[in-house]
Amino acid sequence: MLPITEAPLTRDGKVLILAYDHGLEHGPTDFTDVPKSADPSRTFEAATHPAVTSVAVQKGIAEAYYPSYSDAVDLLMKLNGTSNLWMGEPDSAVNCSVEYAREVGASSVGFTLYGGANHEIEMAEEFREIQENARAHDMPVVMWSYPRGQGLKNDTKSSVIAYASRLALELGADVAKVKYPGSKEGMKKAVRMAGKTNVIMSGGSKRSDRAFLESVKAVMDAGGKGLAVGRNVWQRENPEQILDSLEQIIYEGASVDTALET
Ligand code: FBP
Repeated sequence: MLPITEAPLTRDGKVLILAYDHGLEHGPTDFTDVPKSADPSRTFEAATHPAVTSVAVQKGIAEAYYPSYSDAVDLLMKLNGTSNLWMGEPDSAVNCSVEYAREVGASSVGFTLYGGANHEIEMAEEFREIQENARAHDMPVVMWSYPRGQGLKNDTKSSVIAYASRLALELGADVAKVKYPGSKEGMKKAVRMAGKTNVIMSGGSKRSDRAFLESVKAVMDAGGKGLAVGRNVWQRENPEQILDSLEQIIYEGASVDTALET
């Protein structure tokens, strides 16, 4: 396990990844409400906010936009992904190698693993190669640990999220990115099951400022290290404002009320 207090990807041992792989994962529909959010430069601009520790994108976006921001933003390269056009059992195509991610300037890598899906075995084998290559280059590995598939009816149940974070520990991820299990208690269990692997919350679909910040606060109080968030930042007209609030909660331990006053 890499000590993420020292590695890239963190500020004071905490993590705030700005995720922007949705154009692949969900398609243009995610950009409908705020049309300017389709421009990757806008998210890279937001990622220069001091609260953001890394921006997570796919290879094509990294190649085209990261060179203009490499002095101001830390890059996490997402190494696999699937479009929403895919109608099969959950799976995710590996589209970038660790070596190439390094060449483009990434300091860490991300990989989605759908535990419980029919393709879990292949995905775990792909993860093995990526994890070992990343170790060889001292690059932290973030697992998007999302159990899903035919057999899983509720993928945010506390027991499922605890399994998701344990899976990340067992397979050697430094950070487990999991869905919010709906309560602080559920998150505590996920953190306990993850052992030395750091647990962060996946932002989810856009909610009110208060509802979103309350879930972030619960994650921090449960021993989580932060979050990887996309829509709850760049689907807002003013991403900087919510990042100011997140900075207070994640790094300064502020209450939701205090953070909302900023
Ligand atoms: P959000 O904060 O917008 O939920 O982004 C986190 C993320 O993991 C993205 O990296 C990814 O594109 C998306 O959620 C996948 O969500 P799902 O597979 O649940 O639709």
